[in-house]
Amino acid sequence: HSALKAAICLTTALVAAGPAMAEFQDRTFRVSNGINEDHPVNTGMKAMQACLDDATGGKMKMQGFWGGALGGDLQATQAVRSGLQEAVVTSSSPLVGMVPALGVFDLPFLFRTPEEAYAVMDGPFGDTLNEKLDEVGLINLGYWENGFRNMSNSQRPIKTWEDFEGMKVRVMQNNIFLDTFSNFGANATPMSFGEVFSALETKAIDAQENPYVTIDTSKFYEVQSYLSETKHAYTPFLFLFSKAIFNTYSPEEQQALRDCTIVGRDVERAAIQDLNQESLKKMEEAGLEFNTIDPAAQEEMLQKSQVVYEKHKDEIGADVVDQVQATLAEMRGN
Ligand code: TF8
Repeated sequence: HSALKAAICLTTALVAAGPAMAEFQDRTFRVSNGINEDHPVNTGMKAMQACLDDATGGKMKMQGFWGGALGGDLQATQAVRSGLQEAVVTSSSPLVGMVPALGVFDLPFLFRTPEEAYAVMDGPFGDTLNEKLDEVGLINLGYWENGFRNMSNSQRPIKTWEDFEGMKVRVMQNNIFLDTFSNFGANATPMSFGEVFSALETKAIDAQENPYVTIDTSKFYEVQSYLSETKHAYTPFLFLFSKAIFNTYSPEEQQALRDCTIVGRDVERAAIQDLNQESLKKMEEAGLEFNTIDPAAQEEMLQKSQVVYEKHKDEIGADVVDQVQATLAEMRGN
């Protein structure tokens, strides 16, 4: 009679779920990633999928593509924008051509802690940027984490900004990063992420900058000798959905997507925080020489970078820069 009991339970569940489930259709959507499958974004996507299974009775399925298999950040985002592809997890930095206000995240040394970044992104300021993304056909379902960016290179430890002199540094396709590193005396070269490994390997470039977990999972450390903890920027991942496709979904489907992206975000952020030091340790064990930057040298880098703030403020939007700085000042109790 346990089979009968199970059948009764199942029937009750189906009846209970019946009206809601009618709002969900079978949908499979593609999520493009530049990073590899062993990055915590995948951990977050698994949690997001479990949440979607619950919320939609298993009707909504995500299919992750990794290592730029569907194109680099910019290319994949264009495809999402034009409705050819459903979703992309991308850095904000290559998208400043579409939404200049996103450049705020590229300003050197803006955030000091992940908690500051979370509070700004998940609050009203993040919503302001989401509205601007919406205007160009992109629904930002949530700010996931890439993280604080640090330097790797094949030449020497970076301890002060002067150590950048003449170094060939790959930067993202973003003028704020380009100017930040040029201003330090580096030979900054914009390049898409997919080209970085081989450019480092062939010594076409000496250096790149990314969070530890990305340097680890994308294997850049295999062709680098030095790691320097500059924490010169915190850049987020945006979980972008095609507005053209999103608009064809029912309100219930849209809500499930929004809610579950936030569930995934929290799991992903926690996974990165867990993995950060582990990735660093692994890379040191692989033979990379590691150094931190002393606070005075860090402060000097920040001061030296003020010209970058001045130069880019208008193009980001003076109101946007003022808003984030006011929010941070308030949080810091200044
Ligand atoms: C970069 C970004 C990348 C990501 C990802 C690979 O350096 O930091 O980590 O945007 O798509 O290009």
